[in-house]
Amino acid sequence: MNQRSFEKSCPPENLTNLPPLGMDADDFVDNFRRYYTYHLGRDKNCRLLHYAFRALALVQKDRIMERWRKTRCTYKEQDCRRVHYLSMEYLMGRALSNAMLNLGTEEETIKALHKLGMDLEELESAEQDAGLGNGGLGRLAACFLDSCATLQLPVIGYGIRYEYGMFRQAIKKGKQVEEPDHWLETGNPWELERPEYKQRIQYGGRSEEYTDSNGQLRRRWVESRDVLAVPFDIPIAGYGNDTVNSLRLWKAMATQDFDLGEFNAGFYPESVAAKTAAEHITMVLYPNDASENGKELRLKQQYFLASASLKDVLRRWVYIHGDEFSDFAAKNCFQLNDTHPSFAVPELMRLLMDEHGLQWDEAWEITTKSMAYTNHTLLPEALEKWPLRLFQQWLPRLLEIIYEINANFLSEVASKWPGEGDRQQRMSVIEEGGDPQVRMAYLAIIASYSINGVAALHSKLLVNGLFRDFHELWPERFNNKTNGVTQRRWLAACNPGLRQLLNTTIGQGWCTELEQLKKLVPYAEDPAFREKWRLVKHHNKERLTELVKADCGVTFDPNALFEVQVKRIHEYKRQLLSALHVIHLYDRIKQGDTTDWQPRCILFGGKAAPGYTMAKQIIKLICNIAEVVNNDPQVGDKLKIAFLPNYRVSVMEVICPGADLSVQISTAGKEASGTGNMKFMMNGALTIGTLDGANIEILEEVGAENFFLFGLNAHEVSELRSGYDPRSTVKQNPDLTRVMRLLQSGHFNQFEPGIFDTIIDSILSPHDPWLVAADFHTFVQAQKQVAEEFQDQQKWAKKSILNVAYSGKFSSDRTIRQYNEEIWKTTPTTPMSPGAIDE
Ligand code: 26Q
Repeated sequence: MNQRSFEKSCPPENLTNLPPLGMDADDFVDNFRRYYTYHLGRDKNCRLLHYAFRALALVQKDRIMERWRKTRCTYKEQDCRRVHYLSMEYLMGRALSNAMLNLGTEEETIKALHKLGMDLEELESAEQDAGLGNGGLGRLAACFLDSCATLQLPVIGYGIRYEYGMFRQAIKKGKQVEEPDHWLETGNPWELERPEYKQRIQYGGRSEEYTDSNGQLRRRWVESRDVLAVPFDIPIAGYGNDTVNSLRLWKAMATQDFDLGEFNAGFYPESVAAKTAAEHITMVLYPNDASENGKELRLKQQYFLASASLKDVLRRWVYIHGDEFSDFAAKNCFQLNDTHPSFAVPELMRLLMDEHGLQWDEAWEITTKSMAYTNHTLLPEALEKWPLRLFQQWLPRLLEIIYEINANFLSEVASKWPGEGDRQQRMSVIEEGGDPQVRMAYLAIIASYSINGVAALHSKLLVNGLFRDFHELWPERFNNKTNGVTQRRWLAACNPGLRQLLNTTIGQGWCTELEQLKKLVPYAEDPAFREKWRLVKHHNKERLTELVKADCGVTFDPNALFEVQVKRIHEYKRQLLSALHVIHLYDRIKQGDTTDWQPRCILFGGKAAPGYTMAKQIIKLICNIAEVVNNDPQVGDKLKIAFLPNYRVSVMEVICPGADLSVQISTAGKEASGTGNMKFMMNGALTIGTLDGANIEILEEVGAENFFLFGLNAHEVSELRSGYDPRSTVKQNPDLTRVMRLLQSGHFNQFEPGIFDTIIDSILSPHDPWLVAADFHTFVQAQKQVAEEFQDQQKWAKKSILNVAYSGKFSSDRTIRQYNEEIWKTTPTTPMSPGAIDE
């Protein structure tokens, strides 16, 4: 892009003299037609929904633009303390309905579309999900942005603009097949490219010492191969206010060096290839939700995010404050969404020292006062490590800095615990061995003034387990921030029926203060209200039934109990335990044990990491069981099973309002929090769950009589590990014996001999870390109770109402208030009348 500026210092004033945009239906109609006709160049013969969606999105975006600018100018003029949320993932889903809800344009838009003869739901369905994340961690980031804007906090999200998001999952012959998600193919109407704020990111080369003009010895990174980072901004509108925050996503582009260098030297193809390599950095999201160790491209992505974002923040800082950094940590905070952006630690040190001339101690003081780290996993094997040699090769200067951070840190450890060499080795950022590794979590901990887990149990287990030594050293740094989800998307937008019923019953306050849902409690006793509640749920079950029919070809009956387990496929989440229970139900039907039978429709959904063989086999098993069960005339309507392909944000918006029972059955002590559990609760599903993650807090809020608890607790899980004998567990339980026999007999894989052998072996192995067999019995009991209680629809409605009534704690507004009060300490800031200068 041509980067020339206006000849005079400022662009002419009248460039932006515009009357405010109209906000009623006729204005929208007029605007829509202009976009459709002139900007998009379509006419009445165009049959593609997509263009109508784009026109409508642009109409909404126009209404966002002025507030967006005002918000940026206000933050700048007030020079307020800011938070920079650094995350490799943002699972935003669709933006249109959310934008309309938060802007308050929904009603007029529906009128406008009516005049144009179009249906809003249809247009909404034409939007591609922005699937720039794997699961919980990425969706959490998206919920947080919504809450920050609604609370008017000066928080900016930084991430990567992946060309290809989370893969699309097709199910062929019961097997997962991955297909690329080229979500940008038809353009993204919400994004705004900002080439004027591009940054240069260095890779490779070497570090050298030199003497600067003041005679100071300094270090610099030379002979690097550079890549450009170009920002694309996405507006994040707050609910019912004028705040529009930004999500800034970086795209990698080749520098002009490529053109000047090899092109002219006659290496044309080589040069184009090098260009492509540079642009590959932001090409694709890694689809693993546990760290995939040692992948060079992933390392480059992580550094790309950290470096580009920090440089952007420092650019803005220097523009206002020059090279005076004494106030930097008072005005800036970086929240690291897991260790994925933790290259920010050595990178901030490098930028402050090598590019802005600070001394080590000054730079370290700033770094440790501005970094905060959130952990999202309890699985030790998922803690991120990088081979030293990759650092050596691609980030040589960072490695020097990491060595020095570690040396300083270990001397602190040595002075606190003299002579404890093994402790030093345990706590070292460098894990020694044949292929030494950098432990990213330790790096993040050492540099952060706050370290948090994402649910009470998780935070407790972190300080007693994985991070015990560090907690002993710095107890004051550790804290808990129980996750939450935004009720704007996960109730108001996705469940219009319930929204309406809530508004007419308790008013609209819950949309910004979810605790107000407690006002529902007395209505739980009211038979007339229960009946309205039941009708809303029934309608939502009909919607879900249509989805299941369309995407799985399976016919659900909205009068049956709808049980749902949707989440990434992982052994620790124990979809396998559900599968065994399904086999047990099937077996009961086959035995004729069906007195007082409660018909059930069971829905599964979720993606397996492409290289996770066991997870893929679990999908195959569920699909095969579904095939047998759904086609058995003896089963009929008593039991239906479906595996929904390509589970994603936009389908969860149909699933959670239609669920009766939410399945949250991870092995206790393994699920950091879970957030799907909260979405289901908010939409009136009851939970069947273990004492794990945020389930524990859900149970605390809603009370044991409104929750189906079963299974070993975290303590019992770790106790049982050594003496675990699943074969005898199976022997002692006739139901489980029959289930295992059915599985082993090949009943579900008649023409595919042996394909489930590894699954069977894992259940029977005394080393099964997930203790599937151990929790089978209590799970079946709890499920029996579910079936019984569902038969009393009055009682069930009451419990469902109470689940919603007590879900107030699980708003991400509450979570973000706590982050702000205890970690970020920024001030809510209302956008003021237009300022003069941007950014
Ligand atoms: C790391 C390195 C290389 C490649 C991939 C990764 C990687 C990517 C994503 C590692 C982990 C993730 C995602 C983790 C995640 O989603 N964790 C979930 O976070 C939720 C929000 O806090 C919790 O509710 C869930 O319990 C937790 O599993």
